[in-house]
Amino acid sequence: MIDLDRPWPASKISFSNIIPQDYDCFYAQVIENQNPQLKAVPLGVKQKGILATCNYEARRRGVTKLMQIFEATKICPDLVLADGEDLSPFRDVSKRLYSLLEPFSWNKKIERLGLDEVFLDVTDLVAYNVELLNSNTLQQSFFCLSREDPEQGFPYDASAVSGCVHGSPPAPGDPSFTQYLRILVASHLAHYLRLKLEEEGYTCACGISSSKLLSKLAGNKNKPRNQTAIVAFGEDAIVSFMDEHKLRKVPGIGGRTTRLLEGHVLSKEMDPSVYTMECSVTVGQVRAHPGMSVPTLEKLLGGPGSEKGIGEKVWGLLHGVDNTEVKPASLIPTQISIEDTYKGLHELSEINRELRALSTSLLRRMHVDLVEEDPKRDAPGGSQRWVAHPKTIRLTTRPKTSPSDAIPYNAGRTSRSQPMPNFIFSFSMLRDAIIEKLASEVLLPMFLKLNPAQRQWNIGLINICAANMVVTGNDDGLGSGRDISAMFRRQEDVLREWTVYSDDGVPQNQGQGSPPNVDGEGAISGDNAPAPNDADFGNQGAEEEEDSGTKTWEEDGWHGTEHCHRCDLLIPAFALLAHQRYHATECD
Ligand code: DCP
Ligand code: MG
Ligand code: MG
Repeated sequence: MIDLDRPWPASKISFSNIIPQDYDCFYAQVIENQNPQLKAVPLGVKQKGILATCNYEARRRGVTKLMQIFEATKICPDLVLADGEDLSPFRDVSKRLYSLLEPFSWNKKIERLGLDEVFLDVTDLVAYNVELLNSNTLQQSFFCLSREDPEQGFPYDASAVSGCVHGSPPAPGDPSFTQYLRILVASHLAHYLRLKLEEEGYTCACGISSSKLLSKLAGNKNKPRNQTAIVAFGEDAIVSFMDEHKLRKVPGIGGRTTRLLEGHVLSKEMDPSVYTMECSVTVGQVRAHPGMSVPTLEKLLGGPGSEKGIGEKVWGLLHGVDNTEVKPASLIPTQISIEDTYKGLHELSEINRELRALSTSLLRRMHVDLVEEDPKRDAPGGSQRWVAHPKTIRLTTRPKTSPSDAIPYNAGRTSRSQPMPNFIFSFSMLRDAIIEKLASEVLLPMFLKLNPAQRQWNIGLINICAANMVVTGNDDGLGSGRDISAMFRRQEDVLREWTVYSDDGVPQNQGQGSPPNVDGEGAISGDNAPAPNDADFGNQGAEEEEDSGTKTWEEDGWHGTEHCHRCDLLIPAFALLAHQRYHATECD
Protein backbone atom coordinates (compact mmCIF):
# COMPACT_ATOMS: atom_id res chain seq x y z
CA MET A 1 0.00 0.00 0.00
CA ILE A 2 1.19 3.50 -0.69
CA ASP A 3 0.83 5.85 2.17
CA LEU A 4 2.03 9.29 1.30
CA ASP A 5 2.24 12.17 3.66
CA ARG A 6 3.67 14.48 1.05
CA PRO A 7 2.62 15.64 -2.39
CA TRP A 8 3.73 13.62 -5.38
CA PRO A 9 7.11 14.54 -6.74
CA ALA A 10 6.77 16.18 -10.14
CA SER A 11 7.40 13.43 -12.65
CA LYS A 12 9.59 15.21 -15.09
CA ILE A 13 12.28 12.62 -15.47
CA SER A 14 12.52 10.78 -18.70
CA PHE A 15 11.80 7.17 -18.03
CA SER A 16 10.26 4.74 -20.40
CA ASN A 17 7.70 2.13 -19.53
CA ILE A 18 7.53 -0.88 -21.68
CA ILE A 19 4.97 -3.65 -21.69
CA PRO A 20 5.72 -6.71 -23.79
CA GLN A 21 2.88 -9.12 -24.40
CA ASP A 22 3.64 -12.74 -25.22
CA TYR A 23 0.54 -14.71 -26.09
CA ASP A 24 0.15 -18.02 -24.31
CA CYS A 25 0.68 -21.10 -26.51
CA PHE A 26 -0.10 -18.82 -29.42
CA TYR A 27 -0.73 -21.18 -32.34
CA ALA A 28 -2.73 -23.46 -30.04
CA GLN A 29 -4.92 -20.55 -28.92
CA VAL A 30 -5.63 -19.59 -32.52
CA ILE A 31 -6.72 -23.15 -33.29
CA GLU A 32 -8.75 -23.35 -30.07
CA ASN A 33 -10.59 -20.19 -31.01
CA GLN A 34 -11.47 -21.75 -34.36
CA ASN A 35 -12.66 -24.93 -32.59
CA PRO A 36 -13.64 -24.05 -29.02
CA GLN A 37 -14.19 -27.70 -28.09
CA LEU A 38 -10.40 -28.14 -28.28
CA LYS A 39 -9.90 -25.86 -25.28
CA ALA A 40 -10.65 -28.69 -22.89
CA VAL A 41 -8.33 -31.26 -24.42
CA PRO A 42 -4.54 -31.56 -24.69
CA LEU A 43 -3.74 -29.98 -28.04
CA GLY A 44 -0.52 -30.01 -30.03
CA VAL A 45 0.16 -27.97 -33.16
CA LYS A 46 2.33 -29.93 -35.52
CA GLN A 47 4.67 -28.81 -38.23
CA LYS A 48 6.47 -31.65 -39.93
CA GLY A 49 7.50 -34.12 -37.25
CA ILE A 50 7.49 -31.81 -34.29
CA LEU A 51 5.15 -29.73 -32.14
CA ALA A 52 5.46 -26.03 -32.86
CA THR A 53 3.58 -25.56 -29.62
CA CYS A 54 0.99 -27.23 -27.40
CA ASN A 55 -1.68 -25.89 -25.12
CA TYR A 56 -1.28 -25.75 -21.35
CA GLU A 57 -3.49 -28.80 -20.86
CA ALA A 58 -0.93 -30.78 -22.88
CA ARG A 59 1.90 -29.15 -20.92
CA ARG A 60 0.31 -30.28 -17.67
CA ARG A 61 0.65 -33.81 -18.97
CA GLY A 62 4.34 -33.46 -19.71
CA VAL A 63 4.23 -32.46 -23.37
CA THR A 64 6.56 -29.58 -24.24
CA LYS A 65 7.00 -27.14 -27.08
CA LEU A 66 9.18 -28.44 -29.92
CA MET A 67 8.82 -32.05 -28.81
CA GLN A 68 8.91 -34.72 -31.50
CA ILE A 69 5.38 -35.93 -32.29
CA PHE A 70 6.16 -39.56 -31.56
CA GLU A 71 7.51 -38.64 -28.13
CA ALA A 72 4.55 -36.37 -27.33
CA THR A 73 1.98 -39.02 -28.25
CA LYS A 74 3.86 -41.56 -26.14
CA ILE A 75 3.67 -39.26 -23.10
CA CYS A 76 0.11 -38.17 -23.81
CA PRO A 77 -1.76 -40.73 -25.95
CA ASP A 78 -4.93 -38.63 -26.15
CA LEU A 79 -3.06 -35.60 -27.48
CA VAL A 80 -5.11 -34.00 -30.27
CA LEU A 81 -2.92 -32.89 -33.14
CA ALA A 82 -3.77 -29.92 -35.32
CA ASP A 83 -1.89 -28.97 -38.45
CA GLY A 84 0.14 -25.77 -38.15
CA GLU A 85 1.80 -25.69 -41.56
CA ASP A 86 -0.34 -22.86 -42.88
CA LEU A 87 0.71 -19.75 -40.99
CA SER A 88 -1.98 -17.48 -42.43
CA PRO A 89 -4.45 -17.83 -39.53
CA PHE A 90 -1.70 -17.12 -36.99
CA ARG A 91 -0.54 -14.13 -38.96
CA ASP A 92 -4.06 -12.75 -39.30
CA VAL A 93 -4.72 -12.99 -35.56
CA SER A 94 -1.33 -11.47 -34.81
CA LYS A 95 -2.17 -8.46 -36.97
CA ARG A 96 -5.64 -8.09 -35.50
CA LEU A 97 -4.36 -8.09 -31.93
CA TYR A 98 -1.56 -5.71 -32.84
CA SER A 99 -4.10 -3.24 -34.22
CA LEU A 100 -6.03 -3.47 -30.99
CA LEU A 101 -2.95 -2.56 -28.93
CA GLU A 102 -1.65 0.17 -31.22
CA PRO A 103 -3.71 3.09 -29.84
CA PHE A 104 -2.25 2.59 -26.37
CA SER A 105 1.19 3.77 -27.34
CA TRP A 106 0.87 7.53 -27.58
CA ASN A 107 4.39 7.87 -28.93
CA LYS A 108 3.48 5.27 -31.59
CA LYS A 109 6.26 2.94 -30.58
CA ILE A 110 4.86 -0.53 -30.82
CA GLU A 111 6.95 -3.32 -32.16
CA ARG A 112 5.92 -6.81 -33.20
CA LEU A 113 8.48 -9.52 -32.71
CA GLY A 114 7.61 -12.71 -34.50
CA LEU A 115 3.90 -13.41 -34.54
CA ASP A 116 3.20 -13.64 -30.85
CA GLU A 117 5.08 -10.83 -29.16
CA VAL A 118 4.41 -7.14 -29.01
CA PHE A 119 6.48 -4.47 -27.27
CA LEU A 120 4.46 -1.44 -26.35
CA ASP A 121 6.16 1.76 -25.21
CA VAL A 122 3.56 3.38 -22.97
CA THR A 123 5.82 6.05 -21.48
CA ASP A 124 3.65 9.04 -22.42
CA LEU A 125 0.33 7.52 -21.45
CA VAL A 126 1.74 6.38 -18.11
CA ALA A 127 3.43 9.71 -17.34
CA TYR A 128 0.14 11.47 -18.05
CA ASN A 129 -1.69 9.24 -15.61
CA VAL A 130 0.95 9.57 -12.90
CA GLU A 131 0.29 13.30 -13.01
CA LEU A 132 -3.41 12.64 -12.49
CA LEU A 133 -2.92 10.64 -9.29
CA ASN A 134 -4.32 12.06 -6.11
CA SER A 135 -2.63 10.70 -3.00
CA ASN A 136 -5.84 11.05 -0.98
CA THR A 137 -8.00 8.97 -3.28
CA LEU A 138 -5.65 6.35 -4.65
CA GLN A 139 -8.12 3.53 -4.42
CA GLN A 140 -10.60 5.44 -6.57
CA SER A 141 -8.19 6.43 -9.33
CA PHE A 142 -9.26 6.75 -12.92
CA PHE A 143 -6.93 5.74 -15.74
CA CYS A 144 -7.40 8.25 -18.51
CA LEU A 145 -6.83 6.84 -22.00
CA SER A 146 -7.36 10.07 -23.93
CA ARG A 147 -6.03 13.59 -23.51
CA GLU A 148 -9.13 14.94 -25.25
CA ASP A 149 -11.82 12.94 -23.51
CA PRO A 150 -11.37 12.69 -19.72
CA GLU A 151 -14.14 10.11 -19.50
CA GLN A 152 -12.42 7.63 -21.75
CA GLY A 153 -10.62 5.18 -19.50
CA PHE A 154 -11.19 2.85 -16.59
CA PRO A 155 -11.31 3.04 -12.80
CA TYR A 156 -8.51 1.37 -10.86
CA ASP A 157 -6.97 1.03 -7.43
CA ALA A 158 -3.63 2.86 -7.48
CA SER A 159 -2.73 1.95 -3.92
CA ALA A 160 -0.84 -1.14 -5.09
CA VAL A 161 0.77 -2.66 -8.17
CA SER A 162 -1.49 -4.92 -10.22
CA GLY A 163 -0.32 -8.53 -10.67
CA CYS A 164 2.94 -10.12 -9.59
CA VAL A 165 5.80 -7.99 -8.35
CA HIS A 166 9.54 -8.50 -8.35
CA GLY A 167 11.39 -6.39 -5.76
CA SER A 168 10.19 -4.20 -2.93
CA PRO A 169 8.60 -0.81 -3.42
CA PRO A 170 10.74 2.17 -2.40
CA ALA A 171 9.56 4.53 0.32
CA PRO A 172 7.88 7.78 -0.79
CA GLY A 173 10.94 9.95 -0.18
CA ASP A 174 13.24 7.62 -2.10
CA PRO A 175 14.76 8.97 -5.33
CA SER A 176 13.33 6.01 -7.22
CA PHE A 177 9.80 6.64 -6.01
CA THR A 178 8.66 8.33 -9.22
CA GLN A 179 9.89 5.38 -11.21
CA TYR A 180 7.94 3.14 -8.90
CA LEU A 181 4.76 5.14 -9.49
CA ARG A 182 5.17 4.77 -13.20
CA ILE A 183 5.60 1.03 -12.92
CA LEU A 184 2.56 0.90 -10.67
CA VAL A 185 0.41 2.87 -13.10
CA ALA A 186 1.75 0.86 -16.06
CA SER A 187 0.88 -2.40 -14.28
CA HIS A 188 -2.79 -1.36 -14.23
CA LEU A 189 -2.66 -0.51 -17.89
CA ALA A 190 -1.12 -3.94 -18.56
CA HIS A 191 -3.96 -5.57 -16.66
CA TYR A 192 -6.53 -3.60 -18.64
CA LEU A 193 -4.86 -4.58 -21.93
CA ARG A 194 -4.76 -8.23 -20.95
CA LEU A 195 -8.50 -8.12 -20.31
CA LYS A 196 -9.06 -6.45 -23.68
CA LEU A 197 -7.11 -9.22 -25.40
CA GLU A 198 -9.07 -11.81 -23.47
CA GLU A 199 -12.29 -10.30 -24.80
CA GLU A 200 -10.87 -11.20 -28.22
CA GLY A 201 -10.21 -14.72 -26.98
CA TYR A 202 -6.47 -14.47 -26.27
CA THR A 203 -4.60 -14.75 -22.99
CA CYS A 204 -1.03 -13.58 -22.63
CA ALA A 205 1.78 -12.94 -20.19
CA CYS A 206 3.32 -9.52 -19.86
CA GLY A 207 6.10 -7.73 -18.06
CA ILE A 208 6.32 -4.15 -16.88
CA SER A 209 9.65 -2.41 -16.59
CA SER A 210 11.80 0.35 -18.01
CA SER A 211 13.57 -1.45 -20.86
CA LYS A 212 12.81 -4.12 -23.40
CA LEU A 213 15.32 -6.44 -21.77
CA LEU A 214 13.96 -6.18 -18.23
CA SER A 215 10.30 -6.17 -19.17
CA LYS A 216 10.72 -9.20 -21.42
CA LEU A 217 12.45 -11.14 -18.66
CA ALA A 218 9.77 -9.97 -16.22
CA GLY A 219 7.03 -11.21 -18.53
CA ASN A 220 8.62 -14.66 -18.61
CA LYS A 221 8.47 -14.97 -14.85
CA ASN A 222 4.80 -15.80 -14.50
CA LYS A 223 3.14 -17.58 -17.40
CA PRO A 224 0.49 -18.17 -18.58
CA ARG A 225 -2.22 -15.52 -18.18
CA ASN A 226 -0.33 -13.30 -15.79
CA GLN A 227 1.89 -10.26 -15.49
CA THR A 228 4.97 -9.24 -13.53
CA ALA A 229 6.23 -5.77 -12.70
CA ILE A 230 9.82 -5.09 -11.70
CA VAL A 231 9.94 -2.65 -8.82
CA ALA A 232 13.65 -3.06 -8.12
CA PHE A 233 15.47 0.08 -9.19
CA GLY A 234 18.97 0.26 -7.74
CA GLU A 235 21.88 -1.17 -9.67
CA ASP A 236 22.40 -3.95 -7.12
CA ALA A 237 18.76 -5.01 -7.28
CA ILE A 238 18.78 -5.15 -11.08
CA VAL A 239 22.05 -7.05 -11.18
CA SER A 240 20.76 -9.66 -8.76
CA PHE A 241 17.58 -9.97 -10.85
CA MET A 242 19.74 -10.62 -13.90
CA ASP A 243 22.09 -12.98 -12.08
CA GLU A 244 19.47 -15.68 -11.58
CA HIS A 245 18.79 -16.11 -15.32
CA LYS A 246 20.40 -18.72 -17.51
CA LEU A 247 22.69 -16.86 -19.91
CA ARG A 248 20.88 -18.16 -23.01
CA LYS A 249 17.55 -16.79 -21.74
CA VAL A 250 18.77 -13.21 -21.98
CA PRO A 251 17.40 -11.56 -25.12
CA GLY A 252 20.34 -10.27 -27.11
CA ILE A 253 22.63 -13.12 -26.10
CA GLY A 254 22.60 -15.69 -28.84
CA GLY A 255 23.87 -19.24 -29.15
CA ARG A 256 27.42 -18.36 -30.20
CA THR A 257 27.94 -15.89 -27.36
CA THR A 258 26.50 -18.37 -24.90
CA ARG A 259 28.80 -21.17 -25.97
CA LEU A 260 31.91 -18.99 -25.96
CA LEU A 261 31.19 -17.64 -22.48
CA GLU A 262 30.08 -21.00 -21.15
CA GLY A 263 33.32 -22.54 -22.44
CA HIS A 264 35.35 -19.77 -20.81
CA VAL A 265 33.62 -20.00 -17.42
CA LEU A 266 33.65 -23.80 -17.29
CA SER A 267 37.11 -24.05 -18.92
CA LYS A 268 35.66 -26.35 -21.53
CA GLU A 269 36.16 -26.50 -25.28
CA MET A 270 32.79 -25.61 -26.87
CA ASP A 271 32.11 -25.25 -30.57
CA PRO A 272 30.40 -21.86 -31.05
CA SER A 273 29.09 -22.77 -34.48
CA VAL A 274 26.80 -25.54 -33.23
CA TYR A 275 23.36 -24.08 -32.75
CA THR A 276 21.84 -24.71 -29.35
CA MET A 277 19.34 -23.39 -26.85
CA GLU A 278 21.03 -25.36 -24.07
CA CYS A 279 23.03 -23.49 -21.46
CA SER A 280 24.39 -24.53 -18.11
CA VAL A 281 25.66 -21.22 -16.72
CA THR A 282 23.79 -18.30 -15.21
CA VAL A 283 24.35 -14.62 -15.85
CA GLY A 284 25.69 -14.40 -12.27
CA GLN A 285 28.33 -17.07 -12.93
CA VAL A 286 29.57 -15.25 -16.01
CA ARG A 287 29.46 -11.79 -14.47
CA ALA A 288 31.31 -12.84 -11.32
CA HIS A 289 33.89 -14.99 -13.11
CA PRO A 290 37.43 -13.87 -12.22
CA GLY A 291 38.77 -11.35 -14.68
CA MET A 292 35.39 -10.69 -16.35
CA SER A 293 35.38 -7.22 -17.87
CA VAL A 294 34.54 -5.38 -21.08
CA PRO A 295 38.02 -6.05 -22.56
CA THR A 296 37.78 -9.73 -21.59
CA LEU A 297 34.40 -10.02 -23.30
CA GLU A 298 35.71 -8.17 -26.32
CA LYS A 299 38.64 -10.59 -26.51
CA LEU A 300 36.41 -13.63 -26.14
CA LEU A 301 33.60 -12.55 -28.43
CA GLY A 302 35.17 -10.02 -30.80
CA GLY A 303 37.09 -10.66 -33.97
CA PRO A 304 36.23 -10.77 -37.65
CA GLY A 305 32.53 -10.86 -38.33
CA SER A 306 31.45 -10.07 -34.80
CA GLU A 307 29.28 -7.12 -33.92
CA LYS A 308 31.16 -3.89 -33.25
CA GLY A 309 31.41 -3.15 -29.52
CA ILE A 310 30.23 -6.65 -28.63
CA GLY A 311 32.15 -6.63 -25.31
CA GLU A 312 30.43 -3.51 -24.12
CA LYS A 313 27.02 -4.67 -25.31
CA VAL A 314 27.24 -8.02 -23.53
CA TRP A 315 28.68 -6.39 -20.41
CA GLY A 316 25.63 -4.13 -20.39
CA LEU A 317 23.22 -7.04 -20.84
CA LEU A 318 24.86 -8.97 -17.99
CA HIS A 319 24.12 -5.94 -15.81
CA GLY A 320 20.56 -5.47 -17.01
CA VAL A 321 21.40 -2.48 -19.23
CA ASP A 322 19.59 -2.26 -22.55
CA ASN A 323 19.02 1.03 -24.31
CA THR A 324 17.34 -0.30 -27.44
CA GLU A 325 14.18 1.56 -28.32
CA VAL A 326 10.83 0.01 -29.13
CA LYS A 327 10.55 0.46 -32.88
CA PRO A 328 7.87 2.73 -34.33
CA ALA A 329 4.59 1.12 -35.25
CA SER A 330 4.42 -0.58 -38.61
CA LEU A 331 2.42 -3.44 -39.90
CA ILE A 332 4.57 -3.65 -42.97
CA PRO A 333 7.24 -6.29 -42.56
CA THR A 334 10.80 -5.47 -43.56
CA GLN A 335 10.83 -8.61 -45.66
CA ILE A 336 8.70 -11.64 -46.33
CA SER A 337 10.54 -14.90 -46.19
CA ILE A 338 9.10 -18.34 -46.88
CA GLU A 339 11.04 -21.51 -46.50
CA ASP A 340 10.74 -25.20 -46.14
CA THR A 341 13.08 -28.00 -45.21
CA TYR A 342 13.31 -31.33 -46.95
CA LYS A 343 14.65 -34.79 -46.41
CA GLY A 344 16.62 -34.24 -49.61
CA LEU A 345 15.33 -33.11 -53.00
CA HIS A 346 17.14 -34.79 -55.88
CA GLU A 347 15.00 -34.46 -59.01
CA LEU A 348 14.12 -31.46 -61.13
CA SER A 349 10.44 -32.37 -60.83
CA GLU A 350 10.71 -32.14 -57.02
CA ILE A 351 12.47 -28.79 -57.24
CA ASN A 352 9.80 -27.48 -59.60
CA ARG A 353 7.03 -28.67 -57.31
CA GLU A 354 8.58 -27.03 -54.24
CA LEU A 355 9.34 -23.76 -56.04
CA ARG A 356 5.66 -23.60 -57.00
CA ALA A 357 4.56 -24.34 -53.45
CA LEU A 358 6.87 -21.67 -52.04
CA SER A 359 5.80 -19.18 -54.72
CA THR A 360 2.17 -19.81 -53.80
CA SER A 361 2.89 -19.06 -50.14
CA LEU A 362 4.97 -16.00 -50.97
CA LEU A 363 2.28 -14.51 -53.18
CA ARG A 364 -0.41 -15.19 -50.59
CA ARG A 365 1.72 -13.59 -47.87
CA MET A 366 2.46 -10.58 -50.03
CA HIS A 367 -1.25 -10.11 -50.64
CA VAL A 368 -2.10 -10.46 -46.94
CA ASP A 369 0.66 -8.18 -45.69
CA LEU A 370 1.14 -5.67 -48.47
CA VAL A 371 -2.19 -5.17 -50.21
CA GLU A 372 -4.97 -3.01 -48.92
CA GLU A 373 -8.33 -1.80 -50.11
CA ASP A 374 -8.14 1.53 -51.90
CA PRO A 375 -11.66 2.84 -52.46
CA LYS A 376 -10.39 5.87 -54.40
CA ARG A 377 -8.66 3.85 -57.03
CA ASP A 378 -10.30 2.90 -60.27
CA ALA A 379 -7.83 0.34 -61.51
CA PRO A 380 -7.83 -3.10 -63.02
CA GLY A 381 -8.24 -5.54 -60.19
CA GLY A 382 -10.72 -3.27 -58.48
CA SER A 383 -9.93 -1.25 -55.43
CA GLN A 384 -6.74 -2.85 -54.25
CA ARG A 385 -3.33 -1.27 -53.91
CA TRP A 386 0.12 -2.27 -52.78
CA VAL A 387 1.15 -0.48 -49.60
CA ALA A 388 4.77 -1.56 -50.08
CA HIS A 389 6.90 -3.11 -52.79
CA PRO A 390 9.76 -5.48 -52.07
CA LYS A 391 12.44 -4.51 -54.57
CA THR A 392 14.38 -7.74 -54.42
CA ILE A 393 13.68 -11.42 -54.62
CA ARG A 394 16.20 -13.71 -53.00
CA LEU A 395 16.51 -17.46 -53.31
CA THR A 396 18.52 -19.41 -50.76
CA THR A 397 19.27 -23.11 -50.80
CA ARG A 398 21.13 -25.40 -48.46
CA PRO A 399 22.13 -29.00 -48.98
CA LYS A 400 20.60 -31.67 -46.78
CA THR A 401 22.63 -32.27 -43.65
CA SER A 402 21.91 -34.47 -40.74
CA PRO A 403 22.30 -33.32 -37.12
CA SER A 404 24.65 -36.27 -36.64
CA ASP A 405 27.00 -34.84 -39.29
CA ALA A 406 27.89 -32.22 -36.65
CA ILE A 407 28.35 -29.60 -39.29
CA PRO A 408 27.06 -26.08 -38.75
CA TYR A 409 23.41 -25.62 -39.61
CA ASN A 410 24.10 -23.13 -42.35
CA ALA A 411 26.94 -24.97 -44.04
CA GLY A 412 26.59 -24.75 -47.79
CA ARG A 413 23.82 -22.16 -47.61
CA THR A 414 23.98 -20.00 -50.73
CA SER A 415 21.79 -17.15 -51.90
CA ARG A 416 21.13 -15.27 -55.04
CA SER A 417 19.22 -12.00 -55.37
CA GLN A 418 17.70 -10.12 -58.27
CA PRO A 419 15.09 -7.42 -58.74
CA MET A 420 11.54 -8.46 -58.02
CA PRO A 421 9.74 -8.96 -61.35
CA ASN A 422 6.95 -6.49 -61.89
CA PHE A 423 4.33 -9.08 -62.87
CA ILE A 424 4.19 -10.26 -59.27
CA PHE A 425 2.40 -7.00 -58.41
CA SER A 426 -0.26 -7.45 -61.06
CA PHE A 427 -3.91 -7.46 -60.02
CA SER A 428 -5.16 -8.33 -63.48
CA MET A 429 -3.12 -11.48 -64.07
CA LEU A 430 -4.49 -14.71 -62.62
CA ARG A 431 -2.78 -15.75 -59.41
CA ASP A 432 -1.94 -19.16 -60.81
CA ALA A 433 -0.30 -17.59 -63.83
CA ILE A 434 1.82 -15.34 -61.60
CA ILE A 435 2.89 -18.31 -59.53
CA GLU A 436 3.78 -20.35 -62.61
CA LYS A 437 5.78 -17.49 -64.11
CA LEU A 438 7.57 -16.74 -60.86
CA ALA A 439 8.53 -20.36 -60.28
CA SER A 440 9.56 -21.25 -63.83
CA GLU A 441 10.93 -18.00 -65.22
CA VAL A 442 12.50 -16.45 -62.16
CA LEU A 443 13.15 -18.94 -59.37
CA LEU A 444 14.13 -21.98 -61.39
CA PRO A 445 16.87 -20.11 -63.32
CA MET A 446 18.11 -18.70 -60.01
CA PHE A 447 18.08 -22.18 -58.52
CA LEU A 448 20.07 -23.58 -61.44
CA LYS A 449 22.68 -20.86 -61.07
CA LEU A 450 23.09 -21.74 -57.42
CA ASN A 451 22.97 -25.48 -57.99
CA PRO A 452 24.35 -26.32 -61.42
CA ALA A 453 22.60 -29.28 -62.98
CA GLN A 454 25.71 -31.36 -63.45
CA ARG A 455 25.99 -31.83 -59.71
CA GLN A 456 23.90 -34.39 -57.87
CA TRP A 457 21.31 -32.40 -55.93
CA ASN A 458 20.56 -33.10 -52.34
CA ILE A 459 18.61 -30.04 -51.25
CA GLY A 460 17.68 -29.72 -47.59
CA LEU A 461 16.24 -26.23 -47.56
CA ILE A 462 14.80 -23.67 -49.96
CA ASN A 463 13.98 -20.17 -48.86
CA ILE A 464 12.46 -17.45 -51.00
CA CYS A 465 12.43 -13.96 -49.67
CA ALA A 466 10.86 -10.72 -50.85
CA ALA A 467 13.32 -8.17 -49.49
CA ASN A 468 14.25 -4.48 -49.66
CA MET A 469 10.76 -3.32 -48.83
CA VAL A 470 9.87 0.15 -50.04
CA VAL A 471 6.74 1.67 -48.61
CA THR A 472 4.47 3.11 -51.29
CA GLY A 473 4.40 6.86 -51.28
CA ASN A 474 8.09 7.19 -50.47
CA ASP A 475 9.84 8.95 -53.24
CA ASP A 476 12.65 6.49 -53.29
CA GLY A 477 12.11 3.88 -55.89
CA LEU A 478 9.48 1.36 -56.54
CA GLY A 479 7.01 2.98 -54.24
CA SER A 480 5.21 4.73 -57.00
CA GLY A 481 5.30 2.73 -60.19
CA ARG A 482 7.01 5.11 -62.57
CA ASP A 483 9.79 5.87 -60.14
CA ILE A 484 11.23 2.49 -60.92
CA SER A 485 13.29 4.31 -63.52
CA ALA A 486 15.25 6.04 -60.77
CA MET A 487 16.48 2.70 -59.69
CA PHE A 488 17.77 1.67 -63.08
CA ARG A 489 19.30 5.01 -63.90
CA ARG A 490 21.86 4.23 -61.28
CA GLN A 491 24.00 1.49 -62.66
CA GLU A 492 25.57 0.55 -59.33
CA ASP A 493 22.16 -0.17 -57.99
CA VAL A 494 21.45 -2.53 -60.82
CA LEU A 495 24.73 -4.28 -60.31
CA ARG A 496 24.25 -4.57 -56.61
CA GLU A 497 20.83 -6.06 -57.05
CA TRP A 498 22.30 -8.81 -59.15
CA THR A 499 25.06 -9.77 -56.82
CA VAL A 500 25.53 -13.43 -56.11
CA TYR A 501 25.81 -14.23 -52.46
CA SER A 502 27.56 -17.13 -50.93
CA ASP A 503 26.91 -17.69 -47.26
CA ASP A 504 29.52 -20.32 -46.71
CA GLY A 505 31.38 -19.39 -43.58
CA VAL A 506 29.19 -16.35 -42.97
CA PRO A 507 30.23 -14.83 -39.70
CA GLN A 508 27.65 -14.73 -36.97
CA ASN A 509 25.09 -11.93 -37.11
CA GLN A 510 25.39 -11.66 -40.83
CA GLY A 511 22.81 -13.25 -43.00
CA GLN A 512 21.58 -15.24 -40.03
CA GLY A 513 19.13 -12.83 -38.54
CA SER A 514 16.58 -15.46 -37.74
CA PRO A 515 18.33 -18.41 -36.26
CA PRO A 516 16.94 -21.82 -36.97
CA ASN A 517 14.73 -22.92 -34.16
CA VAL A 518 15.34 -26.55 -34.61
CA ASP A 519 18.22 -28.29 -36.21
CA GLY A 520 17.71 -30.96 -38.80
CA GLU A 521 14.50 -32.32 -40.19
CA GLY A 522 11.32 -30.59 -39.28
CA ALA A 523 13.08 -27.31 -38.77
CA ILE A 524 10.83 -24.39 -38.16
CA SER A 525 12.52 -21.25 -39.11
CA GLY A 526 12.61 -18.17 -41.23
CA ASP A 527 9.34 -16.41 -41.35
CA ASN A 528 7.80 -19.09 -39.21
CA ALA A 529 10.21 -18.35 -36.44
CA PRO A 530 8.55 -16.60 -33.57
CA ALA A 531 10.30 -14.47 -31.08
CA PRO A 532 10.94 -16.87 -28.29
CA ASN A 533 13.28 -16.13 -25.45
CA ASP A 534 16.28 -16.30 -27.67
CA ALA A 535 15.02 -13.43 -29.77
CA ASP A 536 17.99 -11.25 -30.35
CA PHE A 537 16.07 -8.04 -30.27
CA GLY A 538 19.17 -5.99 -29.71
CA ASN A 539 20.30 -7.01 -33.13
CA GLN A 540 17.20 -7.14 -35.23
CA GLY A 541 18.77 -5.27 -38.10
CA ALA A 542 20.79 -8.30 -39.00
CA GLU A 543 17.87 -9.96 -40.71
CA GLU A 544 17.33 -7.04 -42.99
CA GLU A 545 20.94 -6.86 -44.04
CA GLU A 546 22.04 -8.53 -47.18
CA ASP A 547 24.18 -11.57 -46.72
CA SER A 548 27.89 -11.09 -46.53
CA GLY A 549 30.56 -13.07 -48.25
CA THR A 550 29.43 -11.58 -51.51
CA LYS A 551 30.72 -12.52 -54.90
CA THR A 552 30.22 -9.87 -57.53
CA TRP A 553 28.47 -10.51 -60.81
CA GLU A 554 31.85 -10.42 -62.55
CA GLU A 555 33.21 -13.20 -60.41
CA ASP A 556 30.14 -15.15 -61.31
CA GLY A 557 31.24 -15.02 -64.92
CA TRP A 558 28.46 -12.84 -66.30
CA HIS A 559 30.53 -10.59 -68.47
CA GLY A 560 28.32 -10.18 -71.52
CA THR A 561 26.69 -6.94 -72.57
CA GLU A 562 23.80 -6.39 -74.94
CA HIS A 563 22.14 -3.44 -76.61
CA CYS A 564 18.64 -2.59 -75.53
CA HIS A 565 16.44 -2.83 -78.63
CA ARG A 566 14.48 0.23 -77.52
CA CYS A 567 17.10 2.77 -76.51
CA ASP A 568 20.24 1.01 -77.75
CA LEU A 569 21.95 1.45 -74.42
CA LEU A 570 24.71 -1.07 -73.76
CA ILE A 571 23.52 -3.06 -70.75
CA PRO A 572 25.08 -5.99 -68.94
CA ALA A 573 23.19 -9.02 -70.22
CA PHE A 574 21.96 -9.94 -66.80
CA ALA A 575 20.39 -6.51 -66.31
CA LEU A 576 18.61 -6.43 -69.65
CA LEU A 577 15.36 -7.81 -68.33
CA ALA A 578 15.29 -5.25 -65.56
CA HIS A 579 16.09 -2.48 -68.00
CA GLN A 580 13.25 -3.55 -70.27
CA ARG A 581 10.90 -3.47 -67.33
CA TYR A 582 11.97 0.10 -66.81
CA HIS A 583 10.81 0.87 -70.34
CA ALA A 584 7.59 -0.99 -69.70
CA THR A 585 6.80 1.19 -66.70
CA GLU A 586 7.48 4.31 -68.76
CA CYS A 587 4.59 3.31 -71.02
CA ASP A 588 2.15 2.72 -68.14
N1 DCP B 1 6.90 -21.34 -32.72
C1 DCP B 1 7.49 -21.96 -33.80
N2 DCP B 1 8.77 -22.43 -33.69
C2 DCP B 1 9.45 -22.33 -32.54
C3 DCP B 1 8.86 -21.71 -31.43
C4 DCP B 1 7.57 -21.22 -31.56
O1 DCP B 1 6.85 -22.08 -34.84
N3 DCP B 1 10.68 -22.79 -32.47
C5 DCP B 1 5.56 -20.78 -32.88
C6 DCP B 1 4.53 -21.53 -32.15
C7 DCP B 1 4.18 -20.67 -30.99
C8 DCP B 1 4.53 -19.28 -31.42
O2 DCP B 1 5.54 -19.45 -32.38
O3 DCP B 1 2.80 -20.78 -30.68
C9 DCP B 1 4.99 -18.40 -30.28
O4 DCP B 1 6.17 -18.91 -29.65
P1 DCP B 1 6.36 -18.91 -28.09
O5 DCP B 1 7.76 -19.31 -27.83
O6 DCP B 1 5.89 -17.64 -27.50
O7 DCP B 1 5.48 -20.11 -27.61
P2 DCP B 1 3.94 -20.18 -27.29
O8 DCP B 1 3.27 -18.87 -27.46
O9 DCP B 1 3.38 -21.30 -28.08
O10 DCP B 1 3.95 -20.63 -25.79
P3 DCP B 1 4.16 -19.76 -24.47
O11 DCP B 1 2.88 -19.84 -23.74
O12 DCP B 1 5.26 -20.49 -23.76
O13 DCP B 1 4.54 -18.38 -24.88
MG1 MG C 1 3.96 -17.14 -26.52
MG1 MG D 1 6.81 -15.73 -27.81
